[in-house]
Amino acid sequence: MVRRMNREGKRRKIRKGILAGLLSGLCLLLPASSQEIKGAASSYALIMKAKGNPYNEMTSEGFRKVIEASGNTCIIEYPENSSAEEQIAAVKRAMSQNVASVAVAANDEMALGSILKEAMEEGIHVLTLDSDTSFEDREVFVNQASVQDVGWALMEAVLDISGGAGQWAILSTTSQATNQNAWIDEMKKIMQEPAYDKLRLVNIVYGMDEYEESARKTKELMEKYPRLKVICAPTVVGMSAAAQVLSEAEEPDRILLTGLGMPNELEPYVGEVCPYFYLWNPKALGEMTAHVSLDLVNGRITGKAGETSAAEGFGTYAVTQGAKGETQVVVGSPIRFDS
Ligand code: RAM
Repeated sequence: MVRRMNREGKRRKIRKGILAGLLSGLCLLLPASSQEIKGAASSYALIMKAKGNPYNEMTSEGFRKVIEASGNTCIIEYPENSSAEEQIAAVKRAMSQNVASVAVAANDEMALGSILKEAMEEGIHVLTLDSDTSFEDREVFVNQASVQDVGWALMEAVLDISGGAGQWAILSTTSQATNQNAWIDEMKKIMQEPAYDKLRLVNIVYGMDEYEESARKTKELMEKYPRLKVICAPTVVGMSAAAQVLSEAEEPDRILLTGLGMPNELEPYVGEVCPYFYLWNPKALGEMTAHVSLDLVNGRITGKAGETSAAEGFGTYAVTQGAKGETQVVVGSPIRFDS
């Protein structure tokens, strides 16, 4: 069965190769902006982490805008929950719909590996956004902001908001989320520096990127650590749940909050339980993911460090190498939101 699929995959790859060759010949005759519009329309898939997350919806909006403007169609999937299983099923559906590329915000660094490799063997271009997989399981990662910048921004905020000393905790999403773990590892690394000597990270809890569970975990932290000073939530769902719970507490300013949140959701809490927080532009993340998908499919990049291409609204972007050797396109930097 597997062998038959692989053989069919290779045939598809050859057919796609011939078609791509003919199209690239044609592309040479056309100005860059009309290349995608005049070519045969293809489908571009985007698989987000889970439904019910406004961040995911904004990212998808950006993706859809660029893909549709290029004359192509897109398939956007939101799994019911932040699990790898549902994302694997979504990749399989995309493969059966003959998509040109699949972009995944990975819920698990390793678990998606074999299905993504299978998709690439079939000639489908594979990339990640927001949260990466293992490097060999995709061609490139579209990263909202460098891991170092995010880790640094969050750690500085914890130091500042705590007054330089005391207990703090992290409210994350799932224990397998690559982006969350990369930011947490970076914060732990920064914390080794003498300036952070008086801070104590007492716990890391996981709210599953679900509102109710994140609220429950926040309450647990409040009860378990009466001397807790700061909660840092690098998740938009965790941030809004924690902000609500902390603002309803008997002493609302006992524990302060920072992290990565949506400005529209956190507006009522800024300057109160949440002195300030960070994010980037989720829509730009989706737009750039669409540009990178189109560039991979049209052969303008292959995902190797050093390559460059032009994306409308972004100028020239570059594929670079991250700290762990991952190839990535970094979209921007964390933006600080305060009152
Ligand atoms: C969450 C998701 C996403 C993360 C943002 C900041 O809702 O986990 O992956 O990048 O927040």
